[in-house]
Amino acid sequence: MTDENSDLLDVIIIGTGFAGVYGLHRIREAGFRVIAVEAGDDVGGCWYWNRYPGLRCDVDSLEYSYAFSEELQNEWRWSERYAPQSEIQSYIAFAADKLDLRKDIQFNTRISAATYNNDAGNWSLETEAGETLRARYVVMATGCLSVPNKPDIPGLDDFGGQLVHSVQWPKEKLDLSGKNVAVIGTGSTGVQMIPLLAKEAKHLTVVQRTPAFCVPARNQQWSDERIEFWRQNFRELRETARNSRAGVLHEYGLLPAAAIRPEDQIADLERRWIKGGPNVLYGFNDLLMNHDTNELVSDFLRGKIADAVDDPEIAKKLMPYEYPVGTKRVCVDTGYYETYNRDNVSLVDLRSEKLQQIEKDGIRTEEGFYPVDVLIMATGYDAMTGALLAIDIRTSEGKSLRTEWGKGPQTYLGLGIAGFPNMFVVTGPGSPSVFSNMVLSVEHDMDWIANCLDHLRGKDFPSFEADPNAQEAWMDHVDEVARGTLLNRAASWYRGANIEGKPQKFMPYVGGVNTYQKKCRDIADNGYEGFLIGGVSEATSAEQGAG
Ligand code: NA7
Repeated sequence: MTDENSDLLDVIIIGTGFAGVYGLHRIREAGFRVIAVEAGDDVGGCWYWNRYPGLRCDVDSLEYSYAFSEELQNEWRWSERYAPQSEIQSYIAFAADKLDLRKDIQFNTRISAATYNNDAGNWSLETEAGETLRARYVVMATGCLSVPNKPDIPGLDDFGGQLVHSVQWPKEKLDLSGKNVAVIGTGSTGVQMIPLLAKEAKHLTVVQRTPAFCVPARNQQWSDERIEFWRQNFRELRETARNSRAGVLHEYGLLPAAAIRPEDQIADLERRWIKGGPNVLYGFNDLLMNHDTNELVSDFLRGKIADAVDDPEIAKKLMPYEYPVGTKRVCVDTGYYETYNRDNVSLVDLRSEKLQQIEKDGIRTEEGFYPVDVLIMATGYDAMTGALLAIDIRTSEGKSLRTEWGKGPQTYLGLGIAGFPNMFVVTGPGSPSVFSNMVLSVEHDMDWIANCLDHLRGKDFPSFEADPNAQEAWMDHVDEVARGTLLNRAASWYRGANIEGKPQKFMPYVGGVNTYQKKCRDIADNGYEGFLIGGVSEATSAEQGAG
Protein backbone atom coordinates (compact mmCIF):
# COMPACT_ATOMS: atom_id res chain seq x y z
CA MET A 1 0.00 0.00 0.00
CA THR A 2 1.45 3.41 -0.97
CA ASP A 3 1.46 6.41 1.37
CA GLU A 4 -1.34 8.11 -0.48
CA ASN A 5 -3.49 5.08 0.22
CA SER A 6 -2.59 4.69 3.89
CA ASP A 7 -6.04 5.92 4.93
CA LEU A 8 -7.82 3.67 2.43
CA LEU A 9 -9.97 1.10 4.21
CA ASP A 10 -11.30 -2.03 2.59
CA VAL A 11 -14.88 -1.38 3.63
CA ILE A 12 -16.98 1.33 5.29
CA ILE A 13 -20.43 0.42 6.53
CA ILE A 14 -22.90 3.29 6.91
CA GLY A 15 -25.33 2.72 9.78
CA THR A 16 -25.24 0.52 12.87
CA GLY A 17 -28.75 -0.85 13.23
CA PHE A 18 -29.23 -4.61 13.13
CA ALA A 19 -27.55 -4.66 9.70
CA GLY A 20 -24.47 -2.56 10.43
CA VAL A 21 -23.75 -4.32 13.72
CA TYR A 22 -23.82 -7.77 12.15
CA GLY A 23 -22.06 -6.57 8.98
CA LEU A 24 -19.17 -5.06 10.94
CA HIS A 25 -18.66 -8.32 12.81
CA ARG A 26 -19.05 -10.51 9.72
CA ILE A 27 -16.80 -8.49 7.42
CA ARG A 28 -14.15 -7.92 10.11
CA GLU A 29 -14.10 -11.66 10.84
CA ALA A 30 -13.55 -12.26 7.12
CA GLY A 31 -10.27 -10.36 7.52
CA PHE A 32 -11.05 -6.97 5.99
CA ARG A 33 -10.10 -3.52 7.33
CA VAL A 34 -13.57 -2.26 8.02
CA ILE A 35 -15.22 0.44 10.10
CA ALA A 36 -18.83 1.50 10.55
CA VAL A 37 -20.02 5.09 10.81
CA GLU A 38 -23.16 6.06 12.68
CA ALA A 39 -25.07 9.36 12.92
CA GLY A 40 -26.33 8.62 16.45
CA ASP A 41 -24.28 8.25 19.61
CA ASP A 42 -25.11 4.57 20.02
CA VAL A 43 -25.94 1.51 17.93
CA GLY A 44 -29.56 0.49 17.23
CA GLY A 45 -30.63 2.28 14.05
CA CYS A 46 -34.40 2.75 13.99
CA TRP A 47 -34.57 1.26 17.50
CA TYR A 48 -32.20 3.97 18.69
CA TRP A 49 -33.98 6.93 17.06
CA ASN A 50 -37.56 5.86 17.74
CA ARG A 51 -38.65 5.89 21.38
CA TYR A 52 -42.29 6.96 21.36
CA PRO A 53 -44.64 5.41 23.96
CA GLY A 54 -45.91 1.97 23.04
CA LEU A 55 -43.20 1.24 20.48
CA ARG A 56 -42.74 -2.50 19.99
CA CYS A 57 -41.73 -4.79 17.20
CA ASP A 58 -44.58 -6.69 15.55
CA VAL A 59 -42.49 -9.83 14.95
CA ASP A 60 -41.96 -12.32 17.83
CA SER A 61 -38.81 -11.31 19.71
CA LEU A 62 -37.42 -14.86 19.56
CA GLU A 63 -37.40 -14.49 15.78
CA TYR A 64 -36.61 -10.80 15.53
CA SER A 65 -33.05 -11.35 16.73
CA TYR A 66 -29.77 -12.61 15.32
CA ALA A 67 -29.56 -16.21 14.14
CA PHE A 68 -25.83 -16.38 13.38
CA SER A 69 -24.66 -16.99 16.93
CA GLU A 70 -25.96 -19.63 19.28
CA GLU A 71 -24.05 -17.89 22.06
CA LEU A 72 -25.96 -14.62 21.58
CA GLN A 73 -29.20 -16.56 21.34
CA ASN A 74 -28.51 -18.35 24.63
CA GLU A 75 -27.11 -15.45 26.61
CA TRP A 76 -29.98 -13.08 25.91
CA ARG A 77 -33.41 -13.65 27.36
CA TRP A 78 -36.34 -11.89 25.71
CA SER A 79 -39.01 -11.00 28.24
CA GLU A 80 -42.06 -10.70 25.98
CA ARG A 81 -43.49 -11.92 22.70
CA TYR A 82 -43.43 -8.41 21.19
CA ALA A 83 -40.38 -6.75 22.67
CA PRO A 84 -40.52 -3.07 23.60
CA GLN A 85 -38.12 -0.61 21.98
CA SER A 86 -35.87 -0.30 25.06
CA GLU A 87 -35.29 -4.05 25.14
CA ILE A 88 -34.50 -4.27 21.42
CA GLN A 89 -32.13 -1.32 21.73
CA SER A 90 -30.40 -2.99 24.70
CA TYR A 91 -30.14 -6.24 22.72
CA ILE A 92 -28.38 -4.57 19.79
CA ALA A 93 -26.02 -2.80 22.24
CA PHE A 94 -25.41 -6.14 23.98
CA ALA A 95 -24.49 -7.74 20.64
CA ALA A 96 -22.15 -4.84 19.81
CA ASP A 97 -20.40 -5.18 23.19
CA LYS A 98 -20.22 -8.95 23.09
CA LEU A 99 -18.63 -8.83 19.62
CA ASP A 100 -16.33 -5.96 20.69
CA LEU A 101 -17.47 -3.74 17.83
CA ARG A 102 -17.45 -0.27 19.38
CA LYS A 103 -13.74 0.27 18.77
CA ASP A 104 -14.47 0.13 15.02
CA ILE A 105 -17.56 2.37 15.04
CA GLN A 106 -17.27 6.10 14.51
CA PHE A 107 -20.35 7.56 16.27
CA ASN A 108 -21.89 11.03 15.80
CA THR A 109 -20.85 10.89 12.16
CA ARG A 110 -23.44 11.58 9.50
CA ILE A 111 -22.38 10.99 5.89
CA SER A 112 -23.59 13.76 3.59
CA ALA A 113 -21.96 12.75 0.29
CA ALA A 114 -20.29 9.70 -1.25
CA THR A 115 -18.29 9.81 -4.47
CA TYR A 116 -16.89 6.85 -6.36
CA ASN A 117 -13.64 7.52 -8.15
CA ASN A 118 -13.97 5.47 -11.33
CA ASP A 119 -10.22 5.57 -12.08
CA ALA A 120 -8.98 4.59 -8.64
CA GLY A 121 -11.88 2.23 -7.92
CA ASN A 122 -12.70 3.50 -4.46
CA TRP A 123 -15.15 5.64 -2.51
CA SER A 124 -14.69 8.98 -0.70
CA LEU A 125 -17.28 9.71 1.95
CA GLU A 126 -17.81 13.25 3.22
CA THR A 127 -19.13 13.68 6.74
CA GLU A 128 -21.34 16.58 7.83
CA ALA A 129 -18.44 17.73 10.00
CA GLY A 130 -16.20 18.01 6.90
CA GLU A 131 -14.10 14.87 7.36
CA THR A 132 -13.28 12.59 4.41
CA LEU A 133 -13.23 8.82 4.82
CA ARG A 134 -12.10 6.48 2.05
CA ALA A 135 -12.66 2.82 1.30
CA ARG A 136 -12.63 0.46 -1.63
CA TYR A 137 -16.17 -0.71 -0.86
CA VAL A 138 -19.10 0.93 0.83
CA VAL A 139 -22.04 -0.90 2.39
CA MET A 140 -25.25 1.08 2.82
CA ALA A 141 -26.83 -0.25 6.01
CA THR A 142 -28.93 2.89 6.25
CA GLY A 143 -32.29 1.21 6.90
CA CYS A 144 -35.67 1.22 5.19
CA LEU A 145 -37.51 3.35 7.74
CA SER A 146 -35.31 6.11 9.07
CA VAL A 147 -36.04 9.41 7.30
CA PRO A 148 -39.18 11.00 8.77
CA ASN A 149 -42.04 12.07 6.53
CA LYS A 150 -42.85 15.66 7.49
CA PRO A 151 -45.85 16.57 5.36
CA ASP A 152 -46.50 20.18 4.51
CA ILE A 153 -49.82 20.70 6.29
CA PRO A 154 -51.31 24.21 5.95
CA GLY A 155 -50.50 26.36 8.97
CA LEU A 156 -48.11 23.86 10.60
CA ASP A 157 -45.42 26.54 10.92
CA ASP A 158 -47.85 28.75 12.85
CA PHE A 159 -48.48 26.14 15.53
CA GLY A 160 -47.50 27.66 18.88
CA GLY A 161 -47.52 24.55 21.10
CA GLN A 162 -45.04 21.68 21.23
CA LEU A 163 -44.57 19.87 17.93
CA VAL A 164 -43.07 16.36 18.05
CA HIS A 165 -42.41 13.90 15.23
CA SER A 166 -42.65 10.29 16.37
CA VAL A 167 -39.23 9.51 14.87
CA GLN A 168 -37.62 12.33 16.86
CA TRP A 169 -39.23 11.69 20.23
CA PRO A 170 -37.45 13.58 23.03
CA LYS A 171 -35.07 11.54 25.19
CA GLU A 172 -36.45 13.13 28.36
CA LYS A 173 -40.04 12.22 29.32
CA LEU A 174 -42.71 14.20 27.48
CA ASP A 175 -45.22 15.18 30.17
CA LEU A 176 -48.71 15.10 28.68
CA SER A 177 -50.74 15.22 31.88
CA GLY A 178 -53.40 17.94 31.83
CA LYS A 179 -52.67 18.70 28.16
CA ASN A 180 -54.70 18.68 24.98
CA VAL A 181 -52.80 16.35 22.70
CA ALA A 182 -53.40 15.61 19.00
CA VAL A 183 -51.91 12.84 16.87
CA ILE A 184 -51.85 13.05 13.09
CA GLY A 185 -51.49 9.61 11.54
CA THR A 186 -52.98 6.19 12.23
CA GLY A 187 -50.37 3.80 10.82
CA SER A 188 -48.45 1.40 13.12
CA THR A 189 -46.90 4.30 15.02
CA GLY A 190 -50.18 6.09 15.74
CA VAL A 191 -51.94 2.82 16.57
CA GLN A 192 -49.21 1.88 19.06
CA MET A 193 -49.03 5.22 20.85
CA ILE A 194 -52.72 6.30 20.86
CA PRO A 195 -53.93 4.00 23.71
CA LEU A 196 -51.08 5.19 25.97
CA LEU A 197 -51.42 8.88 25.10
CA ALA A 198 -55.15 8.70 25.83
CA LYS A 199 -54.42 7.47 29.36
CA GLU A 200 -52.11 10.40 30.06
CA ALA A 201 -53.54 13.38 28.21
CA LYS A 202 -56.42 15.55 29.35
CA HIS A 203 -57.89 15.11 25.89
CA LEU A 204 -56.62 13.27 22.83
CA THR A 205 -57.66 14.19 19.30
CA VAL A 206 -56.78 11.61 16.64
CA VAL A 207 -56.56 12.89 13.08
CA GLN A 208 -57.10 10.02 10.67
CA ARG A 209 -56.64 10.29 6.90
CA THR A 210 -56.94 6.57 6.16
CA PRO A 211 -57.90 3.97 8.76
CA ALA A 212 -55.59 1.01 9.25
CA PHE A 213 -56.54 -2.64 9.55
CA CYS A 214 -55.44 -3.76 13.02
CA VAL A 215 -55.04 -7.16 14.65
CA PRO A 216 -54.69 -7.71 18.41
CA ALA A 217 -51.14 -8.36 19.65
CA ARG A 218 -52.15 -10.39 22.70
CA ASN A 219 -48.66 -9.70 23.94
CA GLN A 220 -47.44 -11.94 26.74
CA GLN A 221 -44.42 -12.68 28.89
CA TRP A 222 -42.36 -15.58 27.57
CA SER A 223 -42.43 -18.61 29.83
CA ASP A 224 -39.22 -20.42 30.79
CA GLU A 225 -40.50 -23.44 28.83
CA ARG A 226 -40.88 -21.38 25.66
CA ILE A 227 -37.38 -19.93 25.98
CA GLU A 228 -35.94 -23.38 26.62
CA PHE A 229 -37.80 -24.81 23.61
CA TRP A 230 -36.17 -22.14 21.43
CA ARG A 231 -32.72 -22.82 22.86
CA GLN A 232 -33.08 -26.53 22.19
CA ASN A 233 -34.47 -26.15 18.67
CA PHE A 234 -32.75 -22.95 17.63
CA ARG A 235 -31.08 -24.16 14.41
CA GLU A 236 -34.13 -25.97 12.99
CA LEU A 237 -36.49 -23.10 13.81
CA ARG A 238 -34.23 -20.56 12.13
CA GLU A 239 -33.82 -22.76 9.09
CA THR A 240 -37.59 -23.18 8.78
CA ALA A 241 -38.03 -19.40 8.93
CA ARG A 242 -35.41 -18.91 6.20
CA ASN A 243 -37.30 -21.32 3.97
CA SER A 244 -40.62 -19.57 4.42
CA ARG A 245 -42.37 -16.87 2.40
CA ALA A 246 -41.99 -14.05 4.93
CA GLY A 247 -38.99 -15.28 6.89
CA VAL A 248 -41.24 -15.62 9.92
CA LEU A 249 -42.65 -18.77 11.54
CA HIS A 250 -46.29 -18.00 10.84
CA GLU A 251 -48.75 -20.83 10.54
CA TYR A 252 -49.06 -20.54 6.74
CA GLY A 253 -52.36 -21.81 5.34
CA LEU A 254 -51.72 -23.89 2.23
CA LEU A 255 -55.08 -23.48 0.50
CA PRO A 256 -56.96 -20.64 -1.17
CA ALA A 257 -60.10 -19.56 0.70
CA ALA A 258 -62.36 -20.98 -2.04
CA ALA A 259 -61.09 -24.49 -1.28
CA ILE A 260 -62.35 -24.26 2.30
CA ARG A 261 -66.00 -24.54 3.45
CA PRO A 262 -67.43 -21.15 4.56
CA GLU A 263 -68.00 -22.25 8.17
CA ASP A 264 -64.43 -23.57 8.36
CA GLN A 265 -63.09 -20.33 6.91
CA ILE A 266 -64.64 -18.33 9.73
CA ALA A 267 -63.69 -20.85 12.40
CA ASP A 268 -60.08 -20.66 11.27
CA LEU A 269 -60.12 -16.85 11.22
CA GLU A 270 -61.57 -16.84 14.76
CA ARG A 271 -58.93 -19.30 15.98
CA ARG A 272 -56.15 -17.20 14.51
CA TRP A 273 -57.70 -14.00 15.90
CA ILE A 274 -57.64 -15.50 19.40
CA LYS A 275 -54.00 -16.54 18.93
CA GLY A 276 -53.14 -12.90 18.24
CA GLY A 277 -50.59 -11.11 16.08
CA PRO A 278 -50.64 -11.20 12.28
CA ASN A 279 -51.66 -14.89 12.27
CA VAL A 280 -55.12 -14.05 11.01
CA LEU A 281 -53.58 -12.83 7.74
CA TYR A 282 -51.93 -16.14 6.90
CA GLY A 283 -54.91 -18.53 6.93
CA PHE A 284 -55.45 -18.53 3.16
CA ASN A 285 -52.63 -18.60 0.65
CA ASP A 286 -54.36 -16.18 -1.73
CA LEU A 287 -55.10 -13.19 0.52
CA LEU A 288 -53.03 -10.85 -1.63
CA MET A 289 -54.00 -12.45 -4.94
CA ASN A 290 -57.72 -12.89 -4.84
CA HIS A 291 -60.24 -10.11 -4.35
CA ASP A 292 -62.92 -12.37 -2.80
CA THR A 293 -60.53 -13.89 -0.29
CA ASN A 294 -59.35 -10.43 0.60
CA GLU A 295 -62.90 -9.19 1.10
CA LEU A 296 -63.64 -12.15 3.33
CA VAL A 297 -60.75 -11.29 5.66
CA SER A 298 -61.38 -7.52 5.40
CA ASP A 299 -65.03 -8.05 6.40
CA PHE A 300 -63.98 -10.24 9.29
CA LEU A 301 -61.64 -7.52 10.56
CA ARG A 302 -64.23 -4.76 10.05
CA GLY A 303 -66.67 -6.85 12.10
CA LYS A 304 -64.16 -6.91 14.94
CA ILE A 305 -64.04 -3.09 14.88
CA ALA A 306 -67.84 -2.98 15.20
CA ASP A 307 -67.57 -5.35 18.19
CA ALA A 308 -64.93 -3.28 19.96
CA VAL A 309 -66.22 0.27 19.49
CA ASP A 310 -69.38 1.30 21.37
CA ASP A 311 -70.48 4.15 19.08
CA PRO A 312 -71.47 2.72 15.67
CA GLU A 313 -70.72 6.04 13.95
CA ILE A 314 -67.14 6.07 15.28
CA ALA A 315 -66.75 2.38 14.47
CA LYS A 316 -67.75 3.07 10.88
CA LYS A 317 -65.18 5.84 10.60
CA LEU A 318 -62.48 3.45 11.80
CA MET A 319 -63.26 0.86 9.12
CA PRO A 320 -61.00 0.75 6.07
CA TYR A 321 -62.85 0.26 2.78
CA GLU A 322 -60.55 1.97 0.30
CA TYR A 323 -57.83 -0.67 -0.04
CA PRO A 324 -57.53 -4.47 0.33
CA VAL A 325 -56.24 -5.74 3.67
CA GLY A 326 -52.49 -6.39 3.62
CA THR A 327 -51.77 -3.88 0.87
CA LYS A 328 -50.92 -1.33 3.55
CA ARG A 329 -49.02 -2.55 6.58
CA VAL A 330 -51.46 -4.20 9.01
CA CYS A 331 -51.00 -2.84 12.54
CA VAL A 332 -50.58 -5.06 15.58
CA ASP A 333 -52.42 -3.28 18.39
CA THR A 334 -53.08 -3.38 22.09
CA GLY A 335 -56.38 -1.76 23.05
CA TYR A 336 -56.47 0.55 20.03
CA TYR A 337 -60.17 0.37 19.16
CA GLU A 338 -61.29 0.35 22.82
CA THR A 339 -59.51 3.69 23.22
CA TYR A 340 -62.29 5.31 21.18
CA ASN A 341 -64.77 4.34 23.94
CA ARG A 342 -63.08 6.81 26.30
CA ASP A 343 -64.68 10.18 27.02
CA ASN A 344 -61.40 12.05 26.53
CA VAL A 345 -60.77 10.86 22.94
CA SER A 346 -62.10 12.40 19.71
CA LEU A 347 -61.67 11.06 16.21
CA VAL A 348 -61.29 13.49 13.34
CA ASP A 349 -61.88 11.49 10.18
CA LEU A 350 -60.51 13.52 7.30
CA ARG A 351 -62.64 11.53 4.84
CA SER A 352 -65.78 13.13 6.28
CA GLU A 353 -64.31 16.29 7.78
CA LYS A 354 -61.77 18.20 5.70
CA LEU A 355 -58.78 19.69 7.49
CA GLN A 356 -58.58 23.43 6.89
CA GLN A 357 -55.43 24.37 8.75
CA ILE A 358 -53.31 24.11 11.83
CA GLU A 359 -53.59 27.26 13.93
CA LYS A 360 -51.49 28.67 16.77
CA ASP A 361 -53.40 26.70 19.39
CA GLY A 362 -55.22 23.94 17.58
CA ILE A 363 -56.56 22.23 14.48
CA ARG A 364 -59.39 23.69 12.41
CA THR A 365 -61.54 21.48 10.24
CA GLU A 366 -64.73 22.13 8.28
CA GLU A 367 -66.66 20.89 11.30
CA GLY A 368 -64.97 22.76 14.11
CA PHE A 369 -61.88 23.62 16.14
CA TYR A 370 -59.85 21.20 18.30
CA PRO A 371 -57.58 22.86 20.89
CA VAL A 372 -54.05 21.40 20.96
CA ASP A 373 -51.08 21.98 23.31
CA VAL A 374 -48.93 19.12 21.97
CA LEU A 375 -49.12 18.06 18.34
CA ILE A 376 -47.64 14.67 17.47
CA MET A 377 -46.85 13.82 13.88
CA ALA A 378 -47.11 10.05 13.45
CA THR A 379 -46.84 10.52 9.71
CA GLY A 380 -44.28 7.82 8.95
CA TYR A 381 -41.21 7.76 6.76
CA ASP A 382 -39.76 8.41 3.37
CA ALA A 383 -39.44 4.65 3.21
CA MET A 384 -36.89 2.45 1.47
CA THR A 385 -35.17 5.13 -0.61
CA GLY A 386 -35.17 8.13 1.79
CA ALA A 387 -31.97 7.31 3.64
CA LEU A 388 -30.04 6.40 0.47
CA LEU A 389 -31.06 9.55 -1.35
CA ALA A 390 -30.35 11.72 1.70
CA ILE A 391 -26.69 11.08 0.85
CA ASP A 392 -25.48 12.75 -2.34
CA ILE A 393 -24.18 9.60 -4.06
CA ARG A 394 -22.18 10.21 -7.24
CA THR A 395 -19.40 8.84 -9.41
CA SER A 396 -16.45 10.79 -10.80
CA GLU A 397 -17.82 10.01 -14.26
CA GLY A 398 -20.83 12.18 -13.47
CA LYS A 399 -23.56 9.77 -12.42
CA SER A 400 -25.80 10.82 -9.56
CA LEU A 401 -28.07 8.36 -7.74
CA ARG A 402 -30.70 11.05 -7.21
CA THR A 403 -30.86 11.51 -11.00
CA GLU A 404 -30.64 7.81 -11.85
CA TRP A 405 -33.55 7.10 -9.50
CA GLY A 406 -35.59 10.06 -10.70
CA LYS A 407 -38.30 7.67 -11.89
CA GLY A 408 -37.97 5.32 -8.94
CA PRO A 409 -35.30 3.01 -7.57
CA GLN A 410 -33.48 0.51 -9.81
CA THR A 411 -31.35 -2.21 -8.28
CA TYR A 412 -30.15 -5.69 -9.01
CA LEU A 413 -31.51 -7.94 -6.21
CA GLY A 414 -31.69 -4.86 -3.98
CA LEU A 415 -27.97 -5.46 -3.37
CA GLY A 416 -26.23 -3.62 -6.20
CA ILE A 417 -26.92 -0.61 -8.42
CA ALA A 418 -25.72 -0.40 -12.04
CA GLY A 419 -23.36 2.53 -12.55
CA PHE A 420 -22.32 2.64 -8.88
CA PRO A 421 -19.52 0.12 -8.51
CA ASN A 422 -18.26 -1.26 -5.21
CA MET A 423 -21.38 -0.15 -3.39
CA PHE A 424 -23.65 -2.67 -1.71
CA VAL A 425 -27.10 -1.95 -0.36
CA VAL A 426 -28.60 -3.95 2.50
CA THR A 427 -32.33 -4.77 2.18
CA GLY A 428 -32.56 -2.33 -0.71
CA PRO A 429 -35.61 -1.73 -2.91
CA GLY A 430 -36.05 -4.82 -5.07
CA SER A 431 -35.36 -7.19 -2.15
CA PRO A 432 -37.94 -8.65 0.28
CA SER A 433 -36.86 -6.13 2.97
CA VAL A 434 -39.97 -4.73 4.70
CA PHE A 435 -41.99 -7.73 3.46
CA SER A 436 -39.88 -10.02 5.60
CA ASN A 437 -38.40 -10.48 9.05
CA MET A 438 -35.85 -7.68 8.73
CA VAL A 439 -33.26 -9.25 11.01
CA LEU A 440 -33.27 -12.45 8.99
CA SER A 441 -32.98 -10.45 5.78
CA VAL A 442 -30.12 -8.23 6.95
CA GLU A 443 -28.17 -11.28 8.05
CA HIS A 444 -28.71 -12.87 4.66
CA ASP A 445 -27.63 -9.74 2.81
CA MET A 446 -24.54 -9.21 4.96
CA ASP A 447 -23.48 -12.84 4.52
CA TRP A 448 -23.93 -12.51 0.77
CA ILE A 449 -21.89 -9.29 0.72
CA ALA A 450 -19.10 -10.71 2.89
CA ASN A 451 -18.87 -13.81 0.65
CA CYS A 452 -18.77 -11.58 -2.40
CA LEU A 453 -15.96 -9.46 -0.90
CA ASP A 454 -14.10 -12.66 -0.23
CA HIS A 455 -14.55 -13.66 -3.87
CA LEU A 456 -13.16 -10.29 -4.98
CA ARG A 457 -10.20 -10.38 -2.55
CA GLY A 458 -6.80 -10.06 -4.10
CA LYS A 459 -8.00 -8.93 -7.50
CA ASP A 460 -6.26 -5.78 -8.75
CA PHE A 461 -8.49 -2.69 -8.48
CA PRO A 462 -11.62 -4.76 -8.64
CA SER A 463 -14.78 -2.97 -9.59
CA PHE A 464 -17.92 -4.87 -8.91
CA GLU A 465 -21.26 -3.61 -10.13
CA ALA A 466 -24.61 -4.71 -11.43
CA ASP A 467 -24.89 -5.22 -15.18
CA PRO A 468 -27.58 -2.75 -16.38
CA ASN A 469 -29.30 -5.51 -18.37
CA ALA A 470 -29.47 -7.86 -15.41
CA GLN A 471 -30.77 -4.99 -13.29
CA GLU A 472 -33.49 -4.16 -15.79
CA ALA A 473 -34.57 -7.79 -16.00
CA TRP A 474 -34.67 -8.05 -12.20
CA MET A 475 -36.74 -4.87 -11.83
CA ASP A 476 -39.15 -6.18 -14.49
CA HIS A 477 -39.48 -9.36 -12.45
CA VAL A 478 -40.05 -7.41 -9.19
CA ASP A 479 -42.76 -5.40 -10.98
CA GLU A 480 -44.33 -8.45 -12.54
CA VAL A 481 -44.61 -10.30 -9.23
CA ALA A 482 -46.22 -7.26 -7.57
CA ARG A 483 -48.60 -6.81 -10.53
CA GLY A 484 -49.85 -10.36 -10.00
CA THR A 485 -51.10 -9.29 -6.54
CA LEU A 486 -53.47 -6.68 -5.11
CA LEU A 487 -50.54 -4.70 -3.71
CA ASN A 488 -50.69 -1.87 -6.22
CA ARG A 489 -54.27 -1.08 -5.16
CA ALA A 490 -53.27 0.92 -2.09
CA ALA A 491 -51.62 4.33 -1.79
CA SER A 492 -49.00 2.81 0.50
CA TRP A 493 -45.49 3.72 1.52
CA TYR A 494 -44.42 0.45 -0.15
CA ARG A 495 -45.13 2.36 -3.38
CA GLY A 496 -43.85 5.75 -2.25
CA ALA A 497 -47.43 7.08 -2.31
CA ASN A 498 -47.16 8.72 1.11
CA ILE A 499 -44.58 11.28 -0.06
CA GLU A 500 -45.63 14.18 -2.25
CA GLY A 501 -43.84 13.97 -5.62
CA LYS A 502 -42.14 10.62 -4.97
CA PRO A 503 -42.22 8.32 -8.01
CA GLN A 504 -44.80 5.60 -7.47
CA LYS A 505 -43.38 2.16 -7.88
CA PHE A 506 -43.88 -0.93 -5.77
CA MET A 507 -40.46 -1.29 -4.11
CA PRO A 508 -40.17 -4.54 -2.11
CA TYR A 509 -39.75 -7.92 -3.83
CA VAL A 510 -42.80 -9.99 -2.91
CA GLY A 511 -41.84 -13.29 -4.53
CA GLY A 512 -40.91 -14.70 -1.09
CA VAL A 513 -37.84 -14.74 1.15
CA ASN A 514 -37.20 -18.40 0.29
CA THR A 515 -37.29 -17.77 -3.48
CA TYR A 516 -35.18 -14.62 -3.17
CA GLN A 517 -32.46 -16.19 -1.05
CA LYS A 518 -32.20 -19.15 -3.41
CA LYS A 519 -31.87 -16.77 -6.35
CA CYS A 520 -29.06 -14.86 -4.59
CA ARG A 521 -27.29 -18.13 -3.79
CA ASP A 522 -27.53 -19.36 -7.38
CA ILE A 523 -26.22 -16.05 -8.70
CA ALA A 524 -23.18 -16.21 -6.39
CA ASP A 525 -22.58 -19.86 -7.28
CA ASN A 526 -22.64 -18.95 -10.97
CA GLY A 527 -19.74 -16.52 -10.57
CA TYR A 528 -21.94 -13.56 -9.61
CA GLU A 529 -24.03 -13.75 -12.72
CA GLY A 530 -25.44 -10.38 -13.69
CA PHE A 531 -22.65 -8.45 -11.99
CA LEU A 532 -19.63 -7.05 -13.78
CA ILE A 533 -16.28 -7.81 -12.19
CA GLY A 534 -12.96 -6.33 -13.16
CA GLY A 535 -11.46 -3.19 -14.71
CA VAL A 536 -11.32 0.13 -12.96
CA SER A 537 -13.57 2.15 -15.22
CA GLU A 538 -17.17 1.43 -15.93
CA ALA A 539 -16.48 1.05 -19.67
CA THR A 540 -13.74 -1.50 -19.10
CA SER A 541 -15.91 -3.39 -16.64
CA ALA A 542 -18.75 -3.51 -19.12
CA GLU A 543 -16.47 -4.84 -21.89
CA GLN A 544 -14.96 -7.47 -19.67
CA GLY A 545 -18.34 -8.38 -18.17
CA ALA A 546 -19.91 -8.78 -21.60
CA GLY A 547 -17.00 -10.84 -22.90
P1 NA7 B 1 -47.22 5.00 8.15
O1 NA7 B 1 -47.64 3.60 8.16
O2 NA7 B 1 -46.73 5.60 6.88
O3 NA7 B 1 -48.44 5.86 8.72
C1 NA7 B 1 -48.44 7.26 8.65
C2 NA7 B 1 -49.80 7.77 8.95
O4 NA7 B 1 -49.78 9.20 8.79
C3 NA7 B 1 -50.87 7.26 7.98
O5 NA7 B 1 -52.06 7.10 8.69
C4 NA7 B 1 -50.97 8.39 6.98
O6 NA7 B 1 -52.18 8.45 6.29
C5 NA7 B 1 -50.82 9.59 7.88
N1 NA7 B 1 -50.42 10.78 7.16
C6 NA7 B 1 -49.31 10.96 6.41
N2 NA7 B 1 -49.30 12.20 5.89
C7 NA7 B 1 -50.43 12.78 6.30
C8 NA7 B 1 -50.99 14.06 6.07
N3 NA7 B 1 -50.38 14.96 5.30
N4 NA7 B 1 -52.16 14.35 6.64
C9 NA7 B 1 -52.79 13.44 7.42
N5 NA7 B 1 -52.32 12.20 7.66
C10 NA7 B 1 -51.15 11.89 7.11
O7 NA7 B 1 -46.05 5.25 9.22
P2 NA7 B 1 -45.86 4.61 10.64
O8 NA7 B 1 -44.76 5.35 11.30
O9 NA7 B 1 -47.14 4.52 11.36
O10 NA7 B 1 -45.42 3.15 10.34
C11 NA7 B 1 -44.38 2.88 9.41
C12 NA7 B 1 -43.84 1.50 9.60
O11 NA7 B 1 -42.96 1.45 10.71
C13 NA7 B 1 -44.83 0.44 9.90
O12 NA7 B 1 -45.55 0.04 8.81
C14 NA7 B 1 -43.99 -0.64 10.52
O13 NA7 B 1 -43.37 -1.37 9.50
C15 NA7 B 1 -42.97 0.14 11.26
P3 NA7 B 1 -52.35 7.66 4.87
O14 NA7 B 1 -52.49 6.22 5.25
O15 NA7 B 1 -51.09 7.92 4.09
O16 NA7 B 1 -53.54 8.25 4.25
